[in-house]
Amino acid sequence: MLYSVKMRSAKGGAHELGGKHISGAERIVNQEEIERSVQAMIERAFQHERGCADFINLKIEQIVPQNIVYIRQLAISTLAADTMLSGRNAAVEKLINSGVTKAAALSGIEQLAGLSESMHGAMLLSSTTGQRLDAAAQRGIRVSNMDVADLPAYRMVLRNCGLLDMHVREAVVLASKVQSAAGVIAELCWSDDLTYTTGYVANKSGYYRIPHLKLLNSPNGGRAFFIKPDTNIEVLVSYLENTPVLIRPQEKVGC
Ligand code: WAQ
Ligand code: MG
Ligand code: MG
Ligand code: MG
Repeated sequence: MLYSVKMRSAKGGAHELGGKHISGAERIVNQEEIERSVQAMIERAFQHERGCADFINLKIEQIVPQNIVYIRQLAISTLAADTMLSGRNAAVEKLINSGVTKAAALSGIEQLAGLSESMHGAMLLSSTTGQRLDAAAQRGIRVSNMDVADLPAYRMVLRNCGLLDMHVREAVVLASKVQSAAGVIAELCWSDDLTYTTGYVANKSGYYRIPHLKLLNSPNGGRAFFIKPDTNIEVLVSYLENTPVLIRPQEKVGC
């Protein structure tokens, strides 16, 4: 039996009482792996660079096996960019290659860069106009219920690429689930973690890392999913939030 294990932590009290979000994590694991993953999550909440949590919420839930969807991991590659400006130009170009209009791509960059406070989830943007299509405001759409099907194999894929950072590990899983959704064309992301400046664009054919999508020590970060304007938003959001997805690691990747 597989279990979903989720953690969210905050400082200054619980999120719902106004505490500042520190970190979140989730895994889908076998029963015997639950304790170890919970331990790692708690450590992370106490040692995050955003601060030391004083509130931690843990949820452990059995998953109905028939509900699990298996998908392929996106292949990883890295685009060249040595400044934020060239990084953002590379992102726009990759978004346009993915089928996003130039106006929508530029608008996506502008909307992420304009966030004065981190959102909880992602914005859904029209791939033609760049207009916001979800009604989730500052909360955004939170992708959840995903993990890798084979963690040791996935670790090996990342290690072979010299990618050992937790950010990459989680982002490739999230991006793979997002691109497996009908209606999604591309994703643009950079972290809100102060020192993590590498972001990415993902589309149906890959995960493209882009060094320098923001400046060092900037708390700005976010995610935008570009979707076809005729997409059924309710169906899409339900898939992203609720459908348990396990990602099969891809051995043959660039990086
Ligand atoms: N679902 C939707 N949006 C999310 C989620 C989620 N589960 N988690 C985070 N976000 C949004 C939210 O607005 C955050 O403020 C923003 O994304 C950034 O989240 O290959 O670590 O967890 O080296 O800070 C990219 C790795 C790492 C690039 C991105 O994002 C690479 C990262 P963070
Ligand atoms: Mg985080
Ligand atoms: Mg994260
Ligand atoms: Mg973060």
